[in-house]
Amino acid sequence: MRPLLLSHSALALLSGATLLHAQQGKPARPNVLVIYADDLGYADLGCYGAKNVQTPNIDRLARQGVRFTNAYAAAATSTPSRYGMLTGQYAWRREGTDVAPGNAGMIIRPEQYTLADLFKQAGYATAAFGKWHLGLGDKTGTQDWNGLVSPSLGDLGFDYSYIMAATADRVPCVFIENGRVANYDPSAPIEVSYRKPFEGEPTGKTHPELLYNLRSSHGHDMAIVNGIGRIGYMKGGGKALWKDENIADSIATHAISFIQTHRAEHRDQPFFVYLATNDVHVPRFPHPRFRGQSGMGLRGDAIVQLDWTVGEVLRALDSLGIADDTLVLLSSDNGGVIDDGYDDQAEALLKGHNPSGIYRGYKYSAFEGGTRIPAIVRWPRRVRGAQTSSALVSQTDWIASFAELLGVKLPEGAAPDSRVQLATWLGRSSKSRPWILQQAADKTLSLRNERWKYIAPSSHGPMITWGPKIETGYLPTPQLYDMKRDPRERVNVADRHPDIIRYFQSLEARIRAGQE
Ligand code: NG6
Ligand code: CA
Repeated sequence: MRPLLLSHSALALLSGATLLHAQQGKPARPNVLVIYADDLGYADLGCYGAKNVQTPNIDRLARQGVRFTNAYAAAATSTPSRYGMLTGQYAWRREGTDVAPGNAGMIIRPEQYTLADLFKQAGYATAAFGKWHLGLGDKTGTQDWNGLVSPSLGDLGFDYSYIMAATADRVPCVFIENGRVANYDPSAPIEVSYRKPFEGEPTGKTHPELLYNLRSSHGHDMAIVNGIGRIGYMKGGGKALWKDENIADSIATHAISFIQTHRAEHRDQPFFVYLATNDVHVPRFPHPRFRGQSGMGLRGDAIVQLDWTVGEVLRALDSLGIADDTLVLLSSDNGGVIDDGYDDQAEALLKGHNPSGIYRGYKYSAFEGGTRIPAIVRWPRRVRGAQTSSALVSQTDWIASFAELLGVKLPEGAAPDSRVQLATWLGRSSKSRPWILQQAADKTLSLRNERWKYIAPSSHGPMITWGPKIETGYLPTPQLYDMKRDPRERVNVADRHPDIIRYFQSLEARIRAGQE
C-alpha cells in the first residue's frame, strides 16, 4: 500500500519520526547497514572532492542520499571514537578507552547498552563484521585464543560477529567468529603478548629482512605476520592467520552472506549490520586486483578497495530487492592520515591530494582533520536523494536518533551523551546540533558550534611525538577559531573574545558534569 501522500510544505512541518509514524501508522523498521571506514579522511572520496582516486560506488550512494559536510566522529582515534558511537557515551568519561592493544579486555562491558542492543530490543537480527578494536574477553592479556574468548560481541547485542580483535597492525592477526578464532588451526596454537617476544620467533626488529611485504616507517617492529611487522608479539595461528591482501574480501563476503542467508531464512525480520572495514588503515596492503588503480599508491588503492566493498554490498541489497528499505549509513572512525607507520609511499604519491581537504590537521589532531569525517545516509524509501547537508552532526547521536526512529525507549542511563537528531540525519531538517564535542589523541576536548571552534588547553606539544609529522592542535592556552571566516583554523582569536572562551569553558564544565 502506498503511504499517505503529503505535500512538501506539510512534510517540512513534521519531525522525522512523526512523519515516519504518520506515513506508516507504526514506527519504520528499515534494515540498517552501517559501513564504518577506518582513517578515511574528509576529502578522500570523489563526492567530497578527491580527484586522484575514483570512488564511483560511494559517490552513487551520496547521489541517492544525503551527504553531510559538517559531520564529526567523537574522537580522533579509533577506540574512543567507536566507543562513543556504539554506546552514546563520550569515551573520556571512562578509563581505559584509549587506542586498545589487540589483547585488551572488552572495553564496553556487557551490562552497558549499545547500538546493537537497541536494534535487538526492536526485534532486529544484528551482526558485526571487520574491525572491532574495543577489546574482547574479561581482562587484558588473559584471553585463551585457542578456545572461547568471552565475553564477546554476543554480550553486547550482536547475534553474529566476524571480526578482527583490534587493527590489522596489531596481533592477533586472525578473524574471530562469535568469540572463537575462525579457521582455527589446532596444529598451531596461538599465543599473544604485548610485553615480550616469544623465544625463537623473529621480530621486525631482529629480522628486518623478513619484512618482505611492507617495511615499517615507525614502530611496527614486533611480530612478523605475512611479511609485515606488527604491534605486539604473537606465535602460532597457522592457517587461521589472515593474508592482508584478502582482508577486504573476507569482510565483504561474510557480511554479504549474512545478509543473504538472513533474508532467505527470516524474510520479515529486519537486520542491523555493522560493517567496519579495515580500509584505509595501515598496513595498507590491498588485493593485487586493486594495485595501481588509484595512481596514489597503496593508500589510494585501499580507498578503491573500500569503494569496491561498498559496491559489492549495495549490489547484494539490489539483487535481494531490499535496497529501498535499507538505510545505509557510511562514515569513518576518525580523520585521514598519510604516513601512519609503514613505508607505503603515501606521502610521496599524494600528487596534490590532501585527505583532510582544506582542513587543518589529521587523525590524532584537535584540529578539524582529526574528527571531521565523511558521512552519507541513503534510504530510498524515506530519504530524498541528491541532498547535501551542512548541519553540524555527530556520530554519538546515532543511538538516540535510531531509538527515535524505531520507537524504542532507551533504558534509564543509557547513551547519556546521545541526542535525538533524527530529522537532520534523515535530511528532513537542516537543524544543527547546538554544539559538537570532539576528543583528540591526548583527550584534549574541542567544542564547536556553527560559528566558533574552541580547543581546550593542553600541556602536550604541537606535533605528535612518535614519528609522522602531524600537528596536534595543542596549545597550553585556549584556542578559538571563527569557523565562518577561518574554517582552516589559521588564526587563533582567543585573545579577542574572552567572553566566548568563558562560554565554552563553562559549557565544557557542564558537559563534564553531565549537566548538558
Ligand atoms: C598508532 C600506530 C598507528 C595506528 C594507531 C591507531 C605506531 C607507530 N602507530 O600507535 O599505526 O595503529 O596507533 O590507529 O605504532 S586507530 O585508527 O586504530 O586508532
Ligand atoms: Ca581509525
